[in-house]
Amino acid sequence: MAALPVDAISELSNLHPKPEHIHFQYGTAGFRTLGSTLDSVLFRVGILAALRSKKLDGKVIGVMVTASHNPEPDNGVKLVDPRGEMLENSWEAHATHVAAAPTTAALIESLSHLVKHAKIDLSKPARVVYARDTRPSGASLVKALEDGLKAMGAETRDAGVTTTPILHYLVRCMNTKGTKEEYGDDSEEGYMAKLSGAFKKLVTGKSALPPLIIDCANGVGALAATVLASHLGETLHIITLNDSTTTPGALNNACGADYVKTTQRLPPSLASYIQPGQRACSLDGDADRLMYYYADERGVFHMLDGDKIAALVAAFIVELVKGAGLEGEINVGVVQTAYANGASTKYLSERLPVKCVPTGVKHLHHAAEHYDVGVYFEANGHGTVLFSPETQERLSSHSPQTPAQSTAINHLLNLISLINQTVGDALSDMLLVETVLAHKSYTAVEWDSLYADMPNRLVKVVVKDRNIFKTEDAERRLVSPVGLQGKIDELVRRYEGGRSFVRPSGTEDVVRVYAEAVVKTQADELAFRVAGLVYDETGGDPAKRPK
Ligand code: G16
Repeated sequence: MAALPVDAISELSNLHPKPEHIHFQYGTAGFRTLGSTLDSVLFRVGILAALRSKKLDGKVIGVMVTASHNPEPDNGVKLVDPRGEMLENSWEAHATHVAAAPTTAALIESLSHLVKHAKIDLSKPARVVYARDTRPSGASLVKALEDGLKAMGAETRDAGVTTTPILHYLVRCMNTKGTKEEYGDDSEEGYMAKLSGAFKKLVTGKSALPPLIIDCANGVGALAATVLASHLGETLHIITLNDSTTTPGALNNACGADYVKTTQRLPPSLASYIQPGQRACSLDGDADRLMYYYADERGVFHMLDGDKIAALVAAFIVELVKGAGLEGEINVGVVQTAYANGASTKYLSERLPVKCVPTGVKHLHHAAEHYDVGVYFEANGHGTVLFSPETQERLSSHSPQTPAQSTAINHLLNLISLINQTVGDALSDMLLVETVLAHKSYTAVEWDSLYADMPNRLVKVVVKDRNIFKTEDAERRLVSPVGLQGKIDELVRRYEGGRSFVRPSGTEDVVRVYAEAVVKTQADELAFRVAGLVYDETGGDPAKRPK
């Protein structure tokens, strides 16, 4: 019976001591906080990844070092399970526990407990692939991770600097190589060839769309978009902007998908490039979120967020399923979160089953798996479309009755190759949107007119302790602090079309407040009044109260 390599772990752990007084928690997107504090966490995640792999009989586990949309000094790390999906829920608590051990001795104890509790056979091999985004703290954090992997004697592959969705893709490819579920060639080139090949087939015979501007958030998406552009050639003319991946402080600064979504503005750096009617999009710092937008004839900015992407894509897939003669046999459903604009939920629910789940890709992903074709998008631009294994099988074996049915089936099969089935990818989603626009001959304006967004406002509140905020009903209602929801309800009733909810962020030390109303100024006012209630509840400094 193999044992934990206690000596190797102890020796290396002493090089990566846990800072005192910091409580690390595996949240919505793994561990995420100031990069300079994460050294011990990365070391321990290396050990955890190896243990997770051993637990799963040597399957490849992924580790991504990124803080995505967060500011440049932040960093983070998350584990990816063998099919390229987020880490299984029960292991999130294990990860938090292992990261919390104050000393090397406590770490060994915590790991021994995990091995026993999770019944891990330590004689199994450990295989781990890892990557990082372009953050300056990434290189040294990867070294700490490598020490953890080394302590466990894991077999490793360094995928270098790449996007989060590419890392997820690699994990799935490496685990399915040589099986009948083979997902693709396990390289960035292989991924881009797969996406661009499918895109070219999907848009064959369609008129070329005008050039598309991509704001790369000065992050790793810039590198991936450049590779993708070379694969696409003439098929789609891409103009990449904000691609300064080595300029200090540039990452996600006044650009990127989160900036666009939260400020509802065009990144200032794009202003001189955008012509009226021209569509553009923004990626986030690790290229797994996508926001589209355009400026109208009067130069007014219009945002096409994750909800608009869901509406566009879901309608297109429903049409193809009908066209393939499979209506009633393949059901298409949509998954959203409480942040989905009320108008989008109304539009989609009138056409399809729609489910609301808590924030976090893992929740959406799991819910989407319950449909034959599950379309999931968070309003912030995270999302993808999942085709169940049975649906993929059915499409491959279906005998079309007419040439039109055959075309629709081929389109659906190509969509399966185009869309990342492991996690949302901004670049794959971008090609998906471009496919639909080409098929429908839509401009950004026509796409936007599917429905009109309810005016809304998102506000961050810095509080003493966000952990006192607890929610229910897919985060639409607060259960703690007791009594606060009642006060929010009372406020909401005073606004026409009012809706508001409060939830603690899983990636930043803040509480988020969302509000909607039929008039923009009212949505703003409601958001700030609810933010004020939240602030008062936690006894903050009156001078810093949101207004
Ligand atoms: C992460 C999660 C998303 C979530 C976002 C914001 O995104 O993967 O599912 O919507 O954080 O979460 P919160 O409101 O809890 O801070 P990313 O792009 O930062 O990895």
